[in-house]
Amino acid sequence: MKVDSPIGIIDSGAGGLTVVKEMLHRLPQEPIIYIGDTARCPYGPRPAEEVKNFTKEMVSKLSDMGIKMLIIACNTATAVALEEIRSQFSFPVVGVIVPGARAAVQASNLGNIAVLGTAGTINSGAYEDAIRDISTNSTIHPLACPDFVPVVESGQYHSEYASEVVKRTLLPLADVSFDAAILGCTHYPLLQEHIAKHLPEGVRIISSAVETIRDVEGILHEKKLARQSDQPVEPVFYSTGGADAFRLIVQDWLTIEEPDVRHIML
Ligand code: I24
Ligand code: DGL
Repeated sequence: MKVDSPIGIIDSGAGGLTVVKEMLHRLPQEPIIYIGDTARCPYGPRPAEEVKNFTKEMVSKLSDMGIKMLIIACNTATAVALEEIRSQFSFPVVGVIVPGARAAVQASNLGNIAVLGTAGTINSGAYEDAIRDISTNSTIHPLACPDFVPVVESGQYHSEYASEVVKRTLLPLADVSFDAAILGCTHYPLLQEHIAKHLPEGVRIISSAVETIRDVEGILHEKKLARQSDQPVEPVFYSTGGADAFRLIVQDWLTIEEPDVRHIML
């Protein structure tokens, strides 16, 4: 039965586990197959064409495995590849950008919205396009934060050093007026406390990961793809890099003791 088929989730590496965490929280009964392209991570600094090709390779694998729906958890991949992938496959495809954009428009009273993301995401203009589609009178303040992903991946995201990097990176927003900020990258929820501290008080911070899962829930019901059982199922993870390093991150972040983590070649 199609309703019992897995939902595919792809990312450039381990950052998409922020999206998986929201899935396990809200939709624990849905089977998940995750592919993280850890061997070629990060995508943020890469040319759009390359990110598009890498993304298509992951989706082809998941399509062969027989998924009922695809979530592109990576903001950079969503920014450059969503439309093409949607046109090439018949299952529903959800990206992280439109859900985040919609929540930001709803949260903002001024209509002035800051967008934080990788160079690839910010250069693509995808958040601007999405916000303008929803609301014609928003003003958008995009800011590339190329140092945020390395800080998280160095494991120092709780540190004073991380706080300093966040503070310095957000300086260009100091004399800009806005009342909502989108965390437009898988890794940024891990820096959320530092980001909140260095943005003006009262700015609403939107996590694209959280908003995306709300959308997924809606689409599963609308398309009659929701699994009927309420038994939780363990996700399966594939990594294009070493499975052992990936397993450690899954254990730590998702607190799954013995996760099913396998190596995959694209
Ligand atoms: N966090 C991420 N990617 C990594 C990392 C990390 N190494 C330490 N931490 N490495 O993404 C990327 C490349 N690796 C991936 C594994 O296979 C080999 C190649 C962010 C994940 C956010 C959920 C820091 C770290 C951790 C445990 C949990 C969370 C976290 F070690 F940020
Ligand atoms: N997953 C990427 C994103 O959300 C961040 C890490 C990377 O640059 O690959 O944009």
